[in-house]
Amino acid sequence: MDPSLDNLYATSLSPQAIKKGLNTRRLGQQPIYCFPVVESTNSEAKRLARQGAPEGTIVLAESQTKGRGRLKRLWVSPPGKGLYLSVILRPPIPPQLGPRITLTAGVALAEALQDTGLTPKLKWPNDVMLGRRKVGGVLTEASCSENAISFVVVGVGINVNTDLEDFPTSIRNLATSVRLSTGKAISRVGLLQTCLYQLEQWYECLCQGSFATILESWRRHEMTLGRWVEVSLPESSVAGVAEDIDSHGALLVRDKGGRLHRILVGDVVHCRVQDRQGLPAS
Ligand code: BT5
Repeated sequence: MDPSLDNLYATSLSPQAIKKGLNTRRLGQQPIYCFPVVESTNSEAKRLARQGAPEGTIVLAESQTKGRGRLKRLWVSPPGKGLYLSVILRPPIPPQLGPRITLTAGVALAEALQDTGLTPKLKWPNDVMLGRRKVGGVLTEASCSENAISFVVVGVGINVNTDLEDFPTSIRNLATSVRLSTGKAISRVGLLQTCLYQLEQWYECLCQGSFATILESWRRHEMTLGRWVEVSLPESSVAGVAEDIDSHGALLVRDKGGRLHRILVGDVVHCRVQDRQGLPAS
């Protein structure tokens, strides 16, 4: 790869560069905070949201020292190579429909990455995959009162121009980047603009109550349904066929005994595609 392109695409993210040509009405039209390094953009965004930052405010960092995944896991954030951002939203939906937001963000990311010529797949609930490797993830954190969401921070991590050596050995076999998959470095600003545009389109769909349309698109991109899965839950685990997603975004898993489990939070390991009887194919 031409080293001058490397420099071009490694240049730092700035609010001016991002706003120039950004084709959104709300997301990114509010303040954009770009930090060289933070512990976690989600933590910064939550702090700003508590202070009243408007919907559409964005927090970005070139690197994170404690980038978070779900369940206190770490999101590896090598400097200057990926997108690590958090978007403040104030959705007019009841708290129990909050899980819909993660699926909505997943659809937006899949559509944005598709524009780079890739075929990303969504693994329930929050993984964006290229083949069997993870290229991105979503971490949604909400602050709710009894019957309303005060704010939601949608955190997005995407490995854009990341090289294999940038990942610690512990995830080298699990992770990939756009560059590793296409062989080409791409502009992080361009991809960010597309992500914000897609996120806004799908978020509007969510706010209008059209979750069925979002689910339809999620199904087009998904790689979980119809598979034998093992799901780790906070205190136990479930194994069975991932049958469907319900209208809240929960995963429905039917175990060997025929019992249907409704799972809102969990980690999925895909095992095998099913044979027609719904038993694991050998
Ligand atoms: C996620 O969690 O996938 C959500 C990731 C969200 C990260 C963004 S970055 C901006 C914002 N600010 C934050 O602090 N977080 C958000 P989870 O499903 O729990 O996946 C975490 C697991 O993915 C880890 O345990 C690793 O196995 C793997 N992993 C960590 N870093 C990775 C990376 N850069 N690429 C691929 N896989 C990674």
